[in-house]
Amino acid sequence: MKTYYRSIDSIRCILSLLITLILTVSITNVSIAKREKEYVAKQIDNIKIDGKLNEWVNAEVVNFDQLKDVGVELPKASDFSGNGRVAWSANDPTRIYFAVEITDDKLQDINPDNARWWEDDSVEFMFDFDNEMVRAALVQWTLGANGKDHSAAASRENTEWVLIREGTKYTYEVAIDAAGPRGPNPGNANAGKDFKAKDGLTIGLSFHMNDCENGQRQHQIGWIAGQAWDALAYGDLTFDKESLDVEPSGKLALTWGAIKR
Ligand SMILES: [Ca+2]
Ligand SMILES: [Ca+2]
Ligand SMILES: [Ca+2]
Ligand SMILES: [Ca+2]
Repeated sequence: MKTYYRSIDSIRCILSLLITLILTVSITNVSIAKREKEYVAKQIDNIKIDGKLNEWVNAEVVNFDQLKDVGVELPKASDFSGNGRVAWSANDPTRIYFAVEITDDKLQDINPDNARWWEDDSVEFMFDFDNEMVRAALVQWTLGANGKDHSAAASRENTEWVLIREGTKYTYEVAIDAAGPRGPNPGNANAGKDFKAKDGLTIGLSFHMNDCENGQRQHQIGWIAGQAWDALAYGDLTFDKESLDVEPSGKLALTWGAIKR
């Protein structure tokens, strides 16, 4: 009888170990990276990359007010100010959408496409797709404020974007395709090639502006403080299934269920 109970006990013990193991595996399968800041990106279906941000009105806006590689103090708002938004769609899972609004008093564009891009006014989108948190995992897309230059991993094939300039105001609307062919200076060329956004997934993100004037880069400034290539100075970008879709009037689209309530 004792042997019988003992074997029941060991079966229980094995079962509970198995359950713990299954739970651990399923929890670690969901990305749970916890960097200091988090942006929860929601869905925009039917995005139109046209530089008009009407489909973005319900997205969280984060200011570019953290110094990165260059700059000793924050610039005056008229010299530089900026903000960004991020979204995605489950129907288009290899792409990440961005809206970035910049105010910059002087446009510097002194280098050709894909050369010393950090010394021309430009916005950089940098990713740690696999949460490896090391430099060798980071990938950079850079888009010139001239509305033309693709640099680093950015290419015409992997980036759909429109930049609208009205005086000192620049509006970027961008869709970055992690799976598309990388540009001529791709850095860690294979990182993120299998990326697919899905509800609950977290990756690392830094996005920021190279603000240049008088032949040099005066500030690098964005959402997260710390060096652009320091993988620990990134924020969590988490994809959430909630929809940001708006009706043409600009109101949130309501379902009949929500209206009845
Ligand atoms: Ca648009
Ligand atoms: Ca400036
Ligand atoms: Ca240039
Ligand atoms: Ca500038």
